[in-house]
Amino acid sequence: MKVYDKLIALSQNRASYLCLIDPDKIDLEQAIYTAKLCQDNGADGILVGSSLMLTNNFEKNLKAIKDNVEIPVLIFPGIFNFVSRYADAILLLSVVSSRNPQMLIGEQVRAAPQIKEYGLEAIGTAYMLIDSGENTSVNFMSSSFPIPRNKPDIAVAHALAGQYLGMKIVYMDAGSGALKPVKNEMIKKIRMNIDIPIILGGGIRTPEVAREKAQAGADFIVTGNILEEKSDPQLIRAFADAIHSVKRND
Ligand code: 1GP
Repeated sequence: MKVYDKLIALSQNRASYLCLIDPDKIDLEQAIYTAKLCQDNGADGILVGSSLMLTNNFEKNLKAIKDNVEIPVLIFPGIFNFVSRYADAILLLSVVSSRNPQMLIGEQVRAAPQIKEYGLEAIGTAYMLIDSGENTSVNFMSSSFPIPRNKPDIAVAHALAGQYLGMKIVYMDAGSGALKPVKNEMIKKIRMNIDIPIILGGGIRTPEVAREKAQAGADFIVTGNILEEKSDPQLIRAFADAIHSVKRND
């Protein structure tokens, strides 16, 4: 079964939880430990990525993670050589909120032949940066303006464009470590207007906020930073339980 189909099947019953591991900030042992911790405490999948790599640990850590967990491991690309055979799939992002051609299509063209060579499943993703009250790494690194946080209509138009272009998932990101996560009102409005799943991340620091965002309509909630600060099994379990408590089709 394709990873995308697995994710769709999961999200039809309840909201799902994805843990983001930044391979730049950890060694091999920590990568394996964190990935197992996420799996054992209810995560539905693992994203591996960073906006920038200062070390050469990406592929090494990715392989170690994939070898040690059974839940899907997906590459969450940044601006570095991010394609690898050691993943179950790649979220092939086009930064639809950007007007920088390199982020819209340039990086994807660079990556495509290698994705084909590896037979890697590519999940076309409409990636939208949403303003979080301060500049984030991803805004700076992608030379992009985020969508204003109080303009849900602009966000809806971008998400719809992604869907009509054939992209399979919308990723709404306030950016790693964002001061303020994406507003519920914006999530609700996008949910009402598109049919494809929504991944939501950036600045989610408590299980309560994660639940709120899932209730607003996000199908997948991502946490990254908070797990780097506290790799606490109880906290991961609390995130998973809060997110999983949001059922679909009720
Ligand atoms: C960042 O959406 C992810 O791209 C996760 O954000 O690190 O703030 O949880 P955090």
